[in-house]
Amino acid sequence: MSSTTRRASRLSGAIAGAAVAALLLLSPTATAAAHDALLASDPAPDDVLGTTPDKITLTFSDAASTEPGATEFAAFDEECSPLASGEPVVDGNTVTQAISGPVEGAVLVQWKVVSSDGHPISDEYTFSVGEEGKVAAVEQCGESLAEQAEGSSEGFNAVPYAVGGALIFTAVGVVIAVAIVRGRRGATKE
Ligand SMILES: [Cu+2]
Repeated sequence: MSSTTRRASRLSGAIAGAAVAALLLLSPTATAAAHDALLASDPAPDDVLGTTPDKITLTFSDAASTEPGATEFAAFDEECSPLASGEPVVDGNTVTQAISGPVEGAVLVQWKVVSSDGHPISDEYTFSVGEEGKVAAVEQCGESLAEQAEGSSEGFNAVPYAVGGALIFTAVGVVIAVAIVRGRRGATKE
């Protein structure tokens, strides 16, 4: 086995190790299996509608919490203007948000509910009115919302994702660095 091959096998071992480390870091979210699931969205992701809908309805696999503040709902047009009108209404396993229109182009929908097991779940998607909108522009609204949520634990879970991502990158970086240092040491011995 040449030193290069050995180093390569060390590196692939390190990457596998980093993947395991990443999974371990993510294990708190592995309980997601117990969360309620989003069964349907109306409008659905990537729908292109002829007219602005007057509401957005999400259907979950179980009843969402009706505790004050448990449910958050936001909708933005391509200029990042908020479209949600009034508070989201939780009725059993459906959550409905009235929206103000008319709107042209992409609409970004962001939601958070507390699922029946007591854990918050959240996601986002886009649909369009008229013609397919500039989704990239709308995604920037999502970033600005995530920034707003940074100071708040009641945000759309953007912060845990960011922290988890940073931890994974750090873990992968450390493991690869260690592998490279070990590889160099091995090479100088030979
Ligand atoms: Cu859960």
